[in-house]
Amino acid sequence: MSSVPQGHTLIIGLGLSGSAVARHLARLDVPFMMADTRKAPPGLQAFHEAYPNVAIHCGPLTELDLAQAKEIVLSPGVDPYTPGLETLWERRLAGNAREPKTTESDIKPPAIVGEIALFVRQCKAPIAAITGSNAKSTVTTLLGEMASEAGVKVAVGGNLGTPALDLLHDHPDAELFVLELSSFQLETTPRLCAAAVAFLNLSEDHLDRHGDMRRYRAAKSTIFCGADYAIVNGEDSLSWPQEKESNQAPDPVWEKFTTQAPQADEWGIAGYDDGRETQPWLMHGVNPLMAVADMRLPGQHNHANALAAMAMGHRLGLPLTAMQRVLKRFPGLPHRGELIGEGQGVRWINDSKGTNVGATLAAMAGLGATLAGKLIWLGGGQGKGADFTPLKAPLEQYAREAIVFGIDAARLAEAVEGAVPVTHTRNLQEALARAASIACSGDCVLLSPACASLDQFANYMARGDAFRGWVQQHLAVRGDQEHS
Ligand code: UMA
Ligand code: ADP
Repeated sequence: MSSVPQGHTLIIGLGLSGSAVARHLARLDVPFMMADTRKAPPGLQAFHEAYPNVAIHCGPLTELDLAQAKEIVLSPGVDPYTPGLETLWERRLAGNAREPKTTESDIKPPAIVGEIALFVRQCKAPIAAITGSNAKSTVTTLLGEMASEAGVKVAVGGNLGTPALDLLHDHPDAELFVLELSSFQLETTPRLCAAAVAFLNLSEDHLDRHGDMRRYRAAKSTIFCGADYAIVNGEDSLSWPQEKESNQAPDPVWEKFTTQAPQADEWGIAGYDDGRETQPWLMHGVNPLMAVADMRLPGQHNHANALAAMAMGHRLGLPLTAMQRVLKRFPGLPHRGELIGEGQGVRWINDSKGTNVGATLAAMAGLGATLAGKLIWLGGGQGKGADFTPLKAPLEQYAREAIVFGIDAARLAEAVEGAVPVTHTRNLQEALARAASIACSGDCVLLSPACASLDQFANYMARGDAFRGWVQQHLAVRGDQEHS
């Protein structure tokens, strides 16, 4: 059995995050070793070339003695309960990872942290952090754009885009870091100490990793540790700070956003008369912020996202006018409710980032109510252990047919059967061909799979790109036929 050299930091996972940690430790001259549970992880050759003197262990962690490591930095995709780690992790959860062993040796068991914990140690500028099951990327991007529009030197990344430790290096003069953080990143971040955080919503996701909703919520709730301010979802109490459970820090000052008329300090939506007409406005208590109709992003879920970003921006001192300008022009991110095209009265929408039931429910509700015809819903892939039955009601209300594909298609079909006709196909292409054959004018074909893509695609972007490619070709051929 090989072992981690005494006093070295062990990085686990040779992916984006692990590579950023390696660069960071190399810059600080901290000795480290790399491990990956795959026998031949991609990037191995490049790693050897970049760090010829750094040892790397490929294979099960049970074949590596971790006892002498100074610290273990875990990549977000690696489960802390991976064999070889679980005892250390349970000790960390019990809160005594730093206590000395009772043997004569004075070696302390290594603590397990993640990339974001290293980021916090080094970061000198305020941090704004966003988590939730859905809408993280949208709110993170909005807040980053708002800060930049206000003339703040801002660096944006984390789970989205550039890894946090690379941001530190690439933006040494940043005045603000805006980070999207996943539950996987948060569970290895003991104290984030952010200036402002958002916990947007909590719906079933990643249960195959976290086990149950309680533990999933606890991982996400770490975002509140040491925070000065939090904005949470008034309509989703699971996003609220819990009674002191996992930390001794005082609760942050917290406010709520809602899609209803706001109470005193809430951020919400209410009718407001600007002297010409009464129409729905984004509001902070009784203060009008901007007319909903002036926002470029469509749908009630995006109004909620705008309010969360504005609440954080307000706390961080961004001028309202800068935030308004961003909301007026921001078109949304690709693969999130993205309109690919329209032909013969049928709209084709790519919501490939709808990778869990909560996101798909929001997409169905947001779109379904606006249609003259029906939804044709394309879903499936890896369900991550989620309960699909909440999809039944909106499918019954809005859909012509559910077309399912991928590894969890049968489970999905079983969950929604009876609410809507279901067609089981082998893959996205077959699902699209079926959708084209049944769509009527006024309908909307929506890819919002409620599942991860990894059984049939490299990632959700590849799945969305496949959808876009097929639809564009389909519409072009239809166009040719119409003109010939
Ligand atoms: N690995 C192991 N053992 C395992 C699992 C993985 O050794 O049991 C190794 C793999 O062989 C691979 C490496 O770990 O070499 C991959 O590490 P990773 O899965 O942590 O992925 P990274 O490439 O480091 O990217 C991670 C995030 N990925 C995940 O959380 C799964 C990226 O988020 C993030 O952008 C990046 O760090 C930088 O912070 C992606 C993501 O899918 C976008 N996030 C999930 C989501 O949004 O739902 C949480
Ligand atoms: P994340 O980074 O958390 O995955 P995104 O901004 O990429 O968030 O959006 C992911 C999915 O969540 C999209 O498919 C979108 O339709 C859906 N979504 C957007 N806003 C909301 C919201 N406020 N509540 C629930 N789902 C939402």
